[in-house]
Amino acid sequence: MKTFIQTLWVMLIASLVLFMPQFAYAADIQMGSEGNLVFSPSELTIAAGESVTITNGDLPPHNFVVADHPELSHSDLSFVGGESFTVTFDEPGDYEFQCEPHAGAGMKGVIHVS
Ligand SMILES: [Cu+2]
Repeated sequence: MKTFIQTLWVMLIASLVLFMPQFAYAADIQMGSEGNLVFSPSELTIAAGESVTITNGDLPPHNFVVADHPELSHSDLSFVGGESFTVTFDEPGDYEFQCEPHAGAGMKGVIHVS
């Protein structure tokens, strides 16, 4: 009986992994890392279908605006440190992004989706 229950658990976990690809985790980006007006990292590569979690750090407000992709952007300004949101990139390509208040200071980056 114990083995049967263990087998059920294994099947449950396996099915969660198989049928929830939209939660595929790829990477974290910090906004305003260590007191600088930067995204950290500012360049990264993920696979199509993977997600990036962007977390607010120092020197807010920040936002995350992807060039030519309003559906991937989070243009509402984040004022509170630790606030985060997750963006899933389903299509391959190079996605340039910036923080609108700080783009002039170089707060920009690019995500390569392979
Ligand atoms: Cu900013």
